[in-house]
Amino acid sequence: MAEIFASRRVRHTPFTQGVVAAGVKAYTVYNRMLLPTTFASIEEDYHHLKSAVQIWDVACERQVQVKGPDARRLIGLLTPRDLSMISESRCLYIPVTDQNGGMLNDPVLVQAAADTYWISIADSDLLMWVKAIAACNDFNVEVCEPDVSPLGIQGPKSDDLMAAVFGDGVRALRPFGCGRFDVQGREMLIARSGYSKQGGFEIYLEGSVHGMGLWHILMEAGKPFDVRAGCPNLIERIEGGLLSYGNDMTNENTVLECGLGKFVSAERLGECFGGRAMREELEAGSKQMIRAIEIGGGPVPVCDHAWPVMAGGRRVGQVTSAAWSPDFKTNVAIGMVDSHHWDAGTELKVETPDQVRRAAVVREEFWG
Ligand code: THG
Repeated sequence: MAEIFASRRVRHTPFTQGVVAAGVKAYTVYNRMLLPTTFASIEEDYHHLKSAVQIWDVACERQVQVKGPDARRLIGLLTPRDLSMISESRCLYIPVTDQNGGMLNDPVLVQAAADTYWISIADSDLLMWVKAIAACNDFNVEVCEPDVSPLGIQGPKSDDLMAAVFGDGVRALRPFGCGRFDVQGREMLIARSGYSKQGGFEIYLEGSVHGMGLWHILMEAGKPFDVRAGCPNLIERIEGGLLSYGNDMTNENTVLECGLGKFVSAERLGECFGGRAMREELEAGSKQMIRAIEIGGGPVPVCDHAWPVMAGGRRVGQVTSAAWSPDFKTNVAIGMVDSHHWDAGTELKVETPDQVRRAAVVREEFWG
């Protein structure tokens, strides 16, 4: 493939200079911003992520900032998740639903200050939805995209690297815990979170001009831990069952179909967009749901469109993410499967571009 030509629309990030110096091989575009996808190779990056520590330019996880006296009220409309746990020391993964219960985004919600929230978005234009809700309700809030860029530190040695830079205090953070920590006299919001199952942190860099300074500090401190530039890894995130908005789900899918029912609080359905639709689906049962699927044969080609899932000659679903897993020695995949075929062990066929392959619903949980 040819190169991506950056511009004001396809935005570079505060860390792009470091990513380029580290030898990035491929990017995707996410929230109209560059997101690296490959450094050495997807498989080499995978092994390194699972054994050492990587620094990820995930600035494309843009923030929708909601600030003001009505901020909490507005955010309550966006999601069916119980928000009582959100605080300045705890962030939350929240499905964001429209009036039909359809997924609009699946961000991480961060409380940056008493009256300020950051919605750390996946790849869809959530800013406009939030601005419209603010405008239509005459809420006393300001909605904008601030100059805040997450940097991921992921991998089993991420605690050691983070402690070397920010002090041992970071080790005490619980999953989704957050706090403010100092580096060279500058305070940064840090959370124990991120788009891998290998453990790690996210630093919310405030002020793009400080990006490369932070990058160099981490790269230098990480030398004893074999630090490398990395990025969300296709294989590892499928093993871990981390969903990719736009790939594994779209606005056509409900939050329940996405297997995110544990983030739907029955008590909140009267207060959020799509509550009635969700209640109806809970009563009637979902028609289809996300499943972990194992696909037979050798390594599958790149999954860049939905692959039909068949049973008894009928289409009963689709695979939307798939990759060969070196650790599990099978093709791991994420797909949406009809209710009659979603039980663990159900035999399926998947029409991959090169051949029709045997496949099976693996289990309710994913691999990693
Ligand atoms: N971090 C931040 N922003 C993000 C992402 C992130 N924005 C875009 C994208 N990732 C949003 N999607 C996800 C998907 C999954 C998770 C986080 C963001 C996630 N899920 C955990 C899991 O499935 O095991 C835990 C969910 C929970 O139990 O609360 O972490 O990565 N800042």
